[in-house]
Amino acid sequence: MPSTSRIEIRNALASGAIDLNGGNVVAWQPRGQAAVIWMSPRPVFAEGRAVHGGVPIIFPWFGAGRTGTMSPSHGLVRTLPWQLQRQVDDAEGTSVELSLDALTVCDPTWQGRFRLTTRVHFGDTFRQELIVENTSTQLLNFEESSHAYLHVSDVEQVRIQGLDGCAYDNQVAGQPERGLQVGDLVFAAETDRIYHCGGPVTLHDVGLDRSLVVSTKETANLVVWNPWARKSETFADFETGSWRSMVCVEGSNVRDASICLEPGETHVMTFMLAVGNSAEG
Ligand code: TA6
Repeated sequence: MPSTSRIEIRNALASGAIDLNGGNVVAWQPRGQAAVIWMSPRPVFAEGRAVHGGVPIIFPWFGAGRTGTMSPSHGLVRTLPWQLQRQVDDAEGTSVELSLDALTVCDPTWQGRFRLTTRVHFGDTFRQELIVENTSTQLLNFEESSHAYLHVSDVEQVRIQGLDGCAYDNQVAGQPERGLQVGDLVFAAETDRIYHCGGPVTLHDVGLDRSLVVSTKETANLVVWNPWARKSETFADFETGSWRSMVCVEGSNVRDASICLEPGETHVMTFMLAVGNSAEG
């Protein structure tokens, strides 16, 4: 179903799109390259609905939050309507700024008042900033993530370099809760890990003959996720085999790395992508 709130981007270096619903970057494709951002084949773009795909903004809690009881999954803002503040074209590409003005959440499980801004740059490289301002008189404690869905040729044919020696929390049920990465990360089963490092990492994709560098600023965690066949069957917006063509690499501050802001303080998290021409890149 097409979105009625979509901003389409086309410049000399790339094309892309943002859905104002959730401020989700639903596409980025540098000129001459296959799509970099992945979108599920049957998304429903509507206020209040989350999609699997794009770069959803996760805030103020990740998954079910630090208590494991928070709802909805992945926070409040990925299904809210964001406002377009400005769109500027220059020689480097197109920059778009969206905001969610002074939202107050007063729930028994989470309380806070904040202003969120996202600045997204679409050029031959990609950049998403999430700017969080504490507009309350209380401490603001939150988790956040740029939950990027990346398009790959076949998840079983890619490897992620740059995590060697990094500790991780394992979110796959029935597996040890903690681990230490040895060598490159390859995929042979459901994978759902919160790494205790912020990159950079390089995703080598032989099938697309390219490498993708994922880098961040002000992030303590990279989350890496692929649901594999069985779990993806529970997602209404996936089709059989869709899971093969995606992997999430998410710049994040979650769990013990959640952020605390004093009243009036601001935090900026940055997530960046750059494509190299060879799989060895
Ligand atoms: O970032 C990984 C993760 O938290 C997984 O545990 C998985 O559930 C995924 O995000 C998608 O979550 P969603 O609420 O969009 O189905």
